[in-house]
Amino acid sequence: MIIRNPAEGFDHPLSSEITSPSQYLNRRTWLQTLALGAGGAALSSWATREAWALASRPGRLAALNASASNVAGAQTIEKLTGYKDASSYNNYYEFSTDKAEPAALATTLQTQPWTVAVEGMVNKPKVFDLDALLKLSAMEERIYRLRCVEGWSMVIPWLGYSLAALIKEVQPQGSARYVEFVTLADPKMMPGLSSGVLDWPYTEALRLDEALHPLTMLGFGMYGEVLPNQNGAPVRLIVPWKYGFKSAKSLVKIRFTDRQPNTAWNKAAAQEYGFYSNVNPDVPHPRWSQSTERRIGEEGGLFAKRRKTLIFNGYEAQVGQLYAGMDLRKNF
Ligand SMILES: Nc1nc2c(c(=O)[nH]1)N[C@H]1C(S)=C(S)[C@@H](COP(=O)(O)O)O[C@H]1N2
Ligand SMILES: [Mo]
Repeated sequence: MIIRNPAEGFDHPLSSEITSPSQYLNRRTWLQTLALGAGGAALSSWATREAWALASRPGRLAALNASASNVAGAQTIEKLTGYKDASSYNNYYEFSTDKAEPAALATTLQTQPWTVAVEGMVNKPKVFDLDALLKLSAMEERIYRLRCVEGWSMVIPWLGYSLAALIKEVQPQGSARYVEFVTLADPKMMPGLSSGVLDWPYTEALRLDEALHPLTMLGFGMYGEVLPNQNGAPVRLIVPWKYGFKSAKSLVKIRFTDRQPNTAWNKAAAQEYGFYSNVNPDVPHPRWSQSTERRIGEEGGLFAKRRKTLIFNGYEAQVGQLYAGMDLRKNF
């Protein structure tokens, strides 16, 4: 983000792969079929795979069973961003600061075996392997807008569950006030680590009440399948009301603490990336406005009409009360 300017990215090929309402309904039916079916049996059936292919595209990654979420704010009538755009226009600096390169370079990311250590101020610290995490709570599909601080957005059907489920499991102590997220930094797999653009590993953090909010999601998949590596496999954070950089990819550690943790982007440029990072059209980035955004995949390229960016990325009804009384210009 530091080294790029918001006008970059226009060379990205636009996709016409946008879900139409009828395709969307097919997809809902497919998800319901999965939810009713007995796990693996339903997943592997030819009919189910074909329903998915019709609704979207031929499956490439392992299907992930999920049912539509009831969490307030987790559904939308907005058009989904095409899978192709969501999986080929990425920020994943451990691989490259380029948008297209992570899709190719992240094939080296080894996602199995994988563990996430949950530690710090909790009564039950635990190292979860991926299987344990996948089983911890029912898998839900949630359609969230993701808004990057660079001025573009996408609408993605994520698969996962509320981070709160994991937090309850480890029982935070009364003194815990923040949660830090540490992501993988393995130079053998991640060529971008040789660049000094960030102080690796990439870390992020939330206040405990933000982490407990039902919209805060531990994500394992998107578009009915496990996450592609470039989108943060095998498990990532998704915080829909904050700029995309808060949604840390490929988590390896979650730490509870009583002090506000430093974050990778704040360390790199404190005046540009604050701790809160709530999407806020009224607080411009020091070098560009945050009042509008470009929806990736919309026709028109350079001349596509920009959308107005909404406070808290449109999730004000759900999360506004978390910041009651706070000066959001100071706490940006
Ligand atoms: N580990 C890690 N997580 C990360 C990033 C990163 O470079 N490394 N980029 C962030 C940024 S700036 C954005 S906008 C989102 C992009 O997520 P997506 O590629 O799935 O759309 O991931 C966030 N999580
Ligand atoms: Mo971003």
